[in-house]
Amino acid sequence: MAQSEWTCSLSSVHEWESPDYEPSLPVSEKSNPLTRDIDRASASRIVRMLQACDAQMFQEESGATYQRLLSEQVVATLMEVAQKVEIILKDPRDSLVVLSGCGTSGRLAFLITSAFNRALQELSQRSLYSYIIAGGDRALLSSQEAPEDDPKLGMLSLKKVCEGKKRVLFIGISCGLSAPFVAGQLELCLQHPEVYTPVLVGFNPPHQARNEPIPGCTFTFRSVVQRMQELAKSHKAFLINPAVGPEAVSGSSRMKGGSATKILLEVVLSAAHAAAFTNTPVTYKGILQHMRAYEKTLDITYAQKEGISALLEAAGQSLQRGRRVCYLGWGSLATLGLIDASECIPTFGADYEDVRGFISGGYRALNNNEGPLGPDFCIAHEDFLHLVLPSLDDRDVVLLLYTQSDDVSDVEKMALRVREKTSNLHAVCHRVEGDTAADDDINKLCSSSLKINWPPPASGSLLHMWELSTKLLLNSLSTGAHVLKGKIYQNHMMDVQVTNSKLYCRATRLLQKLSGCPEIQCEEALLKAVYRVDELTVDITSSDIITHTHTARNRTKVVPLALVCLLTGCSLMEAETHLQQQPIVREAVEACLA
Ligand code: F1P
Repeated sequence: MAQSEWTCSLSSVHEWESPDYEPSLPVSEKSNPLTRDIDRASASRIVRMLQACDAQMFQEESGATYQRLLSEQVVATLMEVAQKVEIILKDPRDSLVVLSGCGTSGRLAFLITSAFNRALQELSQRSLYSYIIAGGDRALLSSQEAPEDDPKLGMLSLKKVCEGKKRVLFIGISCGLSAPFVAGQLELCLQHPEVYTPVLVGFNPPHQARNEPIPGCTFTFRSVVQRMQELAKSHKAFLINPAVGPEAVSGSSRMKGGSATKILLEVVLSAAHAAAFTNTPVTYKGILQHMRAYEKTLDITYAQKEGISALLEAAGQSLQRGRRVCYLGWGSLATLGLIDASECIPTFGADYEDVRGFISGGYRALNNNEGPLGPDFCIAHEDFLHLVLPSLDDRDVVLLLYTQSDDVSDVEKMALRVREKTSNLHAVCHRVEGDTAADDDINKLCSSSLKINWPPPASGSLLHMWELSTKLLLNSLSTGAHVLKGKIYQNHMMDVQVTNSKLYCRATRLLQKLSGCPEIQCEEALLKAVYRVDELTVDITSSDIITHTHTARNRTKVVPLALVCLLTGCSLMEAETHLQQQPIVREAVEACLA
């Protein structure tokens, strides 16, 4: 790399930390200087950018602006929370550890509680962990963003899960310190300190927590955080909120936000299990070492840059041709496939069929609270064989996700079936260094296979590392493929769904940034696009955000339409025609800006 390019990339790595950088935005909503022109990058450059963004998670604290993942205070809090869990593990009577969140945060709550309940089961212990996701189990596989705005629903669901419990450690996850659903749950904990100890996980400093009024409530997310800060002084509440830097696609907290959630909570729960069951006390050094093992996971994963770029290119081509990408997975890697695929719909305005995930064993293997979720959510490999495979051809990408511990003969069987329809078959397989898995036949069937060889980790479970690695890889693949499809403008998702208050505010801000028009005019344009009217009625202007976001559920291209209207002064109908002629949102926007 040329000296000037290196200097420039070094400064842009830290640029977001300056107090002058997008000062009105919390870290989780800022745009990342590293990805400013991701929309024009090649597949391999996209992967390099995503690697640099992910690496920001582990950067050391510089100056006093932001706490980071490895900051002393963060590690110390992780130790304290781990010790709380340890106490419960040693005497689990009438106790529960609850992990709760919205969207990706709730999906990770599910993934993590499943893994640690399994660990307890292997020790012949009762389940101790419960998950809550706003909108219920359907939200594991689809976006149910309206319930995220409902603090009462959050409280009710927490009360229900904790019925009869005398001691609850509640871990609320909201990457942006913003979801009213989680704020409501934390408020409930603060009202009943005799039962609940609240822990908050998120990735903004407390003063950046959301402070918009929540309809029908006297508290805001920020006021709840402030009360927790007070209680934290006497160790009755805990805040785990390092900054991990802005997301590669602005606000897409499924990426680093989700990864950091997984890392932090696995570190806490693993330390607690080791303390309770193998007499290994929770130590500062142990926690730090475990975090470093995750950092190494990033290195091992991105060492496969070329393979990942090739996959991204193949997936991008499929999507550009209006074809599909299917993840066929085994075990918890399949769950990560289901999650990544489901997130493409709200994140990129993708169709349900564009990217889909399937899990060997279907709902039995997923083992979610509510069991099978009906015909709209078919997730088993058999469903893939019946519903999807018959229509596949060489333009469709199928990706196998497995580890050496999975049933390799079953993987081969699926590979053979897929090859009858498409040669565009790829595989990602994790295995321990030196292992000679009998999967050569699978390799021969695949047009590319990414074999990731892992040294035994210095700390932590290999499966957790494989999961994180798979998450990074799939997030890169689906994000990159949609970038190549032209869904991103600079590093903003233009066609964001406006289905909850956070997304409504983000959409208005984006319109301001791109049109240069005042906020009031942008909000008006947004509402016109939501209600599909050229003039706003009093009925519309007097309605609240909940009504707006509810109406927006059935709308597409809301933000692009509003932007075209703002930039050209045309009517909605003209804007619709314009976007029909130029379906690549990035190019449509550029044409207007020019
Ligand atoms: C929760 C969340 C995100 C999702 C979208 C809407 O955010 O559902 O997971 O990608 O941005 O919000 P948070 O509460 O974890 O910040």
